[in-house]
Amino acid sequence: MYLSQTELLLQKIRRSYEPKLPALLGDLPHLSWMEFTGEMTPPSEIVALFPQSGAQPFLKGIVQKDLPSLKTEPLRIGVVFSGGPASGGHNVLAGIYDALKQLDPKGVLFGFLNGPEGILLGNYKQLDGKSIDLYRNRGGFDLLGSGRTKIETQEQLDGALDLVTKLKLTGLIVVGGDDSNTNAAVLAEYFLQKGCSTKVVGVPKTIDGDLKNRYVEVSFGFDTACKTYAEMIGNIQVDALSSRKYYHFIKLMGRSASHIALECALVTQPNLVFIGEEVAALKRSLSDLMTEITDLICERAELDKHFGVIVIPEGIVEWIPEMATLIQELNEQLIQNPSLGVAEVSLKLSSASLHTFSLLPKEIQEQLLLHRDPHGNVQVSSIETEKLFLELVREQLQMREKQSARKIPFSAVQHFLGYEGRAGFPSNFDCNYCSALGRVATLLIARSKSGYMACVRNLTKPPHEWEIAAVPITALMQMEMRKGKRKPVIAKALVSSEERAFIHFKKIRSSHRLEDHYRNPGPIQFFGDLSLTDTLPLTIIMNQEGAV
Ligand code: FBP
Repeated sequence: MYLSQTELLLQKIRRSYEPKLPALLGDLPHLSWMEFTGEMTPPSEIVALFPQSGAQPFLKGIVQKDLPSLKTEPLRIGVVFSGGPASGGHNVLAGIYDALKQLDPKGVLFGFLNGPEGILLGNYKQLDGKSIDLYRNRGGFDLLGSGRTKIETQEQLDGALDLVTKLKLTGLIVVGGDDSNTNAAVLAEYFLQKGCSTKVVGVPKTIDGDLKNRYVEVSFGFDTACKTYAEMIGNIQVDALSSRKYYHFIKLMGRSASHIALECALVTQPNLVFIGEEVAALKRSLSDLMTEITDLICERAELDKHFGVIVIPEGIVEWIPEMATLIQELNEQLIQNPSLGVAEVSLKLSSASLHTFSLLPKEIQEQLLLHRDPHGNVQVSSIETEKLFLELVREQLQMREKQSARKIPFSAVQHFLGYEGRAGFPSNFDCNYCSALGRVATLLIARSKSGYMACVRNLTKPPHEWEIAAVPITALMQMEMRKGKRKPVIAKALVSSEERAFIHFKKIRSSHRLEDHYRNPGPIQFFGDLSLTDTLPLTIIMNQEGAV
């Protein structure tokens, strides 16, 4: 009883938090979009695929007091959450709702249920102030649910067109990552081609942090997820330092890019952290990585330290060159026949990939065959890389023990930090950022813009100084092979060897191997000094302002 009251009290207090907004958003009716030419232009192949929306200008939000106040019919907006949850999504909804009502109290907000599937099935609900208020500053996507269905066939596109027409939607807002925003651009173009007046706008979401560029400084959810993982890594490190008997192998979510691992590495300073992009650039094999971990354990054993913390980004399996080749060959086979088993795929692998495959434990082999998502991605979160690494290291240690006739104590614990980071109470940063993003998306629709992604920029400054902008989604696209075909997709932003955060990490990491410079940042803070409650991801600060 007492515990549940405590929980409700925190939720109540949290609900009453008023997100800090850019000053520009204080005057929505006078906010207009100024066109400018961005540095990023879509390749001609993309423009040809998006004849109506492919070559639009970039937009910057400005307040023009002399402009007559924006008059629109009451807005009718539909929102869909797409892909994995990320903290802050409910504030995007609240931001849309608040803006839409501010522009005209007769405006209506619909939420499609369980992701894009809700659009295809006509499964939606109208959201009122009461339901929105209950979810303000709360994590998860549970008010609407989410999903990974992709709207791509002619029938699906026509189904979406019928529904938005039937609902008389002024706009459809897609809250999603790279694949979902690609889908938003496809819908925007289709609606324009069909003469449908519904505008489609995207909002950048993904804990992975790989939807970013010159205009989108970070995707929402990244901050809360990293802070959640950093708290847990920090706790595990203090435990390791206290009990001094376990090696902790921690796999961190992040399907492809290692932004989460880099952020957590800088914040918590574990003994060893792999960055997938670096592994690929240096063409490091699985065996190289195992040797590095085994060396670390042996060197620490010399110092009488039989404990440590090793962080592995979940996407690493696709960055290790021989694993990447193996996965590609498996993908090619699974496109033809998704139900193939270990024995059948083995028959068709190249000899190099067969060798790699045969070195993997049976359960990892099976996990590599698990279903692909509708966008063709391997489900890396289902592959127990932390277990694979732990087992292979154990084998190497046993070999070294035999060779040296010396015992190396090794007890290890495996962890996967993933889903627990996607739905927690959003940090103040994610609350503020998402409330602004929702308003910006609404304003794009109110001013009849389609095929754009909402942007809020200048994020290292206090929220009232944040700028608002919009980038044509096609400007973020390139052609890539998906499910065996060349497709237009938003390019994933990877950890770059030139970014300041990574350069700084490379400078400091060697000193973390043997000395324990663990940092324990503690939980996300909601109360107290702004320097505690309103912090940004370290990587964003470093990359924009230089090393801290
Ligand atoms: P989004 O890019 O859709 O936001 O999802 C990212 C992610 O959380 C990855 O980090 C992870 O690999 C994947 O989703 C897990 O997917 P699922 O929720 O389908 O298990």
